[in-house]
This record gives sequence, structure tokens and C-alpha cells, in this order.
Amino acid sequence: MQDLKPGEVDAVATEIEENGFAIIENAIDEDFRREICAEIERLEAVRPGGDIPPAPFTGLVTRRWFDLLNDGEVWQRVAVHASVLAVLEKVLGDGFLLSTMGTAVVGDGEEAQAIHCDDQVYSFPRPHPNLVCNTMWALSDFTEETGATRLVKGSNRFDHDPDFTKSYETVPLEMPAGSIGFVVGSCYHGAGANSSGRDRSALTINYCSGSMRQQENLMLGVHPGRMMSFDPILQDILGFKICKGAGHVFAQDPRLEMERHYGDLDGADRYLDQRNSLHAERTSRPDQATS
Ligand SMILES: O=C(O)CCC(=O)C(=O)O
Repeated sequence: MQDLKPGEVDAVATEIEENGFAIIENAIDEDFRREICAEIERLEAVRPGGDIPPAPFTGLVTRRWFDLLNDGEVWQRVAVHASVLAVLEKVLGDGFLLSTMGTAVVGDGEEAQAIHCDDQVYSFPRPHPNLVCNTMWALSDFTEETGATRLVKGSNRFDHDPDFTKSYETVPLEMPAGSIGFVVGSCYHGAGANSSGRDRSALTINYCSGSMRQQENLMLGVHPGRMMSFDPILQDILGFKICKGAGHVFAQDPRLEMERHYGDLDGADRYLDQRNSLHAERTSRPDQATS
């Protein structure tokens, strides 16, 4: 798709502020969508079943792969989708960060996830400024039947976090494959139940304000030499851009020292050769060891 124009970016950001969520249709070009789906198939082959064991909150038949910046190059492009970043700048302010990237491939028969907020991890009293904004990438159609994300409209303005034991009146984030949905961190939501007989294939690419700690330890999980090979925009949102004085090395852009420190490395990380073979140990799935 064409990047959103400034007026369109403002309209999406306003809708997020009003309702807690918004959708951009046709945000993922068909070739890009297929490339991401092929990469998910590759992950299924090398780390079967996802990177975390089945659990009630994250799903019993939902496959979630993480640490994606150590996988195919396509994830580096997913993280910096131009229209997404333009909207996030309005929602989270200058200096926002990539917080965590994961897949959310909800399998047939999955029950609805508990209603929660993505910024609950920070335990800030509400109301508070926007701390988090999640983006849901629909790689297949999001319908009630496939398990479209359920949302409580306007809950981003509530003065308390949701109670996991309660049920809420929700609306489904229905959108065709190729769309991206934004869900601000204070909006009550959860993945829907999937009774469609097929997967609901999606990504959750989550961003936070520059003053918050990232949920995934991206700065430690990726080899510094590899990070130095990334697009500067991706480096910025990993935490290399100074945000209101925070994040410096010698009071300068940290990339200056990173270049001196790691610049002679070619970005190769020998650990990556054995990373997939540790999958069974990480997920306690000894029957699924791969090489
Ligand atoms: O997959 C979805 O629809 C929502 C995912 C979500 O809210 C979560 O995993 O925290």
C-alpha cells in the first residue's frame, strides 16, 4: 500500500484515542504477507509448536514465536512498517520503542483469552499517558469465527484495569487479511475463540513509550554486531536513539561507541547455528528436538 498521508495518520490516531483501537485495511502488500507466512512455515519446521509451551493465558493451541530479529530478515522490515511508525509517533510520542514482536497463530478450538490490557505489566495507576500500543497484523481474515481480537470500546479511558475473573461486553476486531489493527495498551482486549476449523494467523508487534522498559529484552537478545547491520530506523526503535536525554553513551548517540566497540565484527553470530536445536530444551518438548 501507499504510506498513509499526514491527515490519514491523524485520523487513525484520533480513532485510537477515542475508542482504544483502529484498523488500517490493505496495510500489508500481498507479496509481503506471503513472505511473512512463508517465514512462519519455516519457523514451524525449525521450532515446532512455537517458542513457549501451551498455557491458559497465552493459549493451548496458539503458536507464538519470539526473538524474531534473530530469524529471517523479513522481521526487520515488519518492525518498521512506515504507516505504523507514523501512527505510533502520534500515540506514543517521539522516542517510542519496539517492545516485543511475536506471532499469534490461534489454532482451531482455542478458547477466548482472558480480557486484559497490554500496559498492565507496568502497574501504573490509571488514567495515565499512553505507555504501549500493540499492532495486530491480520495474515488471515479476522472474523468472530476465526477468533478476531475482542475489545471493550472506550475502555482506554476507564480508571481501573480489568478484572481477569469478570466477563465484559466486547466487539470483535474484524478485518480482512492484509489489515493492521492498533490496540492502545490501556484498552481491554483478548484474543477471541477460534471455532473456524482453521488457523487465525497473526502477528502482535508491540511498541512502548521511550520512557518504559521493553517487554522483550531486545538489546540483549540480538548480537551487537548484528544490530549494527540493521536499518538505522530499526536501531532507533530498539533503543539506540536518545529519548529526552535517556539512552546515551558518553552523552552521545550510542552508535558512535557501538561502531568502535563492535564495528569490526561482520554481524555473524555463531550462536545462531545452534539456536533452533535448543528449542526442545527451552519449551520442554523433548519429542520435538530438531537440528
Ligand atoms: O491475538 C490476539 O488477538 C490478542 C493477543 C493478545 O492480546 C495478547 O497475546 O496479549
